[in-house]
Amino acid sequence: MSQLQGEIITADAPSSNLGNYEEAYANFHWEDVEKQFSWYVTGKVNLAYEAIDRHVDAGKGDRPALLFSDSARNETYTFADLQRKSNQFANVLRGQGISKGDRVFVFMPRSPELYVSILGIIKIGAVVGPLFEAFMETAVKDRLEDSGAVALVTTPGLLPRVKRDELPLLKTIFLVGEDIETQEGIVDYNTAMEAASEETEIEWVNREDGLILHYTSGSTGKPKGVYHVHNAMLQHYHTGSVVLDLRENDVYWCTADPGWVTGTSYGIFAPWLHGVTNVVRGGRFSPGDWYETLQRNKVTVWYSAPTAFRMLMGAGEDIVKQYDLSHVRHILSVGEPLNPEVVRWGHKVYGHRIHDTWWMTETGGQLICNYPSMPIKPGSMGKPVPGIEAAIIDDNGKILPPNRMGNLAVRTPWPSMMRLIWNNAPKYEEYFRIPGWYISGDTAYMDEDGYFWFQGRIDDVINSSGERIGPFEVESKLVEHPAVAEAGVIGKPDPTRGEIIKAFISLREGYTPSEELKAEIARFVKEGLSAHAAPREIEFKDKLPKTRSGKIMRRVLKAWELNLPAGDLSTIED
Ligand code: 6R9
Repeated sequence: MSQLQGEIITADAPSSNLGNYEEAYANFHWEDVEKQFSWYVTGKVNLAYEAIDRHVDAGKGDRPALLFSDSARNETYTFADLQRKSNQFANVLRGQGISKGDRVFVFMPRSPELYVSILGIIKIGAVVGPLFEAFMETAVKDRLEDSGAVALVTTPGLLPRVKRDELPLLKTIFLVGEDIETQEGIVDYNTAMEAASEETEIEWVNREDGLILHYTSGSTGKPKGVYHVHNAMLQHYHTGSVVLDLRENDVYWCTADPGWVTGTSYGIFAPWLHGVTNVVRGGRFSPGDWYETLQRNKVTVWYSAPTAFRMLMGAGEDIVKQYDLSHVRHILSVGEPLNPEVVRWGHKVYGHRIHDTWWMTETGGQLICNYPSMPIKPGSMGKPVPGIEAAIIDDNGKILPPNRMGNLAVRTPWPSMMRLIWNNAPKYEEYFRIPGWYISGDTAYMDEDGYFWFQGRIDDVINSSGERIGPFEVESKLVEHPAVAEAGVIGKPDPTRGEIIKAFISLREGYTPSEELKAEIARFVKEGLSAHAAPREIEFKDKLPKTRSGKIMRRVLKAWELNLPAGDLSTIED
């Protein structure tokens, strides 16, 4: 721990929206954020209005809102275009008898129609349920069934994965594609859109009315429907300003799919609430393609994930030099621990620090972050967002002193805090079992300077011979070895030590598995971190199991190891 704490990379941009962190934190009031919105006075709330229509009303309708590209399409939509199209889809939904509070799911690859659909659903006060396009039959059915979804927007290619005969509540399917054969319950999206008026009555809702239902996996059981309300826009707007540092003419790219909370909170809501141009790139990851996307769109603010940054690091420095990335001003990361090695590499190669941000589906928005005006300690998640109180507490709710590992907890409430787990009140209450606190399920410690350091999920922390070991520290060290592309570390039960550390490793191009290499890698950790942190067992794998958002699924590694069922795999990559 102390070894990592010493390193500091000083601030990129002293003149950011946030300014001095300590001052901003001390003087913060949520009411100042609320006053940015007209509903503070009028009481008329709808997030889609604030994200799109408000900018048109302010004379900014011609500004590009969405720059979409994939291998087949390259299209620009202004705020006025999105206003018209989302109005049309709102009317299409109403034409099918869908109304406020209904759950309407979207299940398709990234496309302009996906974004228009989400906005249209919100405009009528219905609740959006985003699904990853990679979900197979059971995953789709579980979510539609649990939520009682009445409608779904999807494509002909994905339709076979929707078990309509087992979903009696699912009345309407909108199909986005060419030559759609309509039948009972199937609506041709494009034809319906053409026939619909470009004007609509926005459904003004209460700030505590439903906005979005994101299903996410826990360590046990079926996926949980995490329910957020329109009030969350306060957090999206606030963090869009102080964390993403969005400014008037920014071109912003969040690489996440809306099937994941990052792809909605920060791939839709935060940028559009700020009226900035939002880049969406469909298709699969490739380093050349991503750098080309940054270059072509002149991206200024870029939000991605450690897994992507590690792959870009794996692709090397030479390819970076082939592109003009000079417009990039601010880089951020979320989803899993951001290895110090990656922060150092990014700083050297991109000339910018990568700013780690910590939050969860359940928290709806960023909570602990690194800011452009604050020194970064590589490996730390940063400090609480102004307006947020975070602490490390023990199982009885006692706040622990600096450098003690415990539960990462957040003082309740905050604007984007989940308001329900759909159909599962006991699950919801587990998070709030200690009065006044939200218990994240992550373990961390806070250092003397108030920086938070991620240690693991509660259930991932390894205890070997009485030493508590965070798998992240070991994994971070492992990926610093030149042969290691990615690493996942678990505690393997051991009769004498309680647990030993076992590492699953995928190798970089040009390295072949061997016993010598295993010994060398183990020695590297032993020498670079500590003896008790060195893996006693190493297994090479071509690929590690990962969620669609790039998290290495340690629970799957553990199940492999122990010959146990791997549990719910609906969020696995492929
Ligand atoms: C936004 C998102 C939440 C879990 C969270 C934690 C891990 C997220 C992290 C991080 C270390 C970070 N996580 N950000 N771990 N450093 N900066 O990722 O939501 O998919 O619900 O995952 O991801 O374990 O509890 P979600």
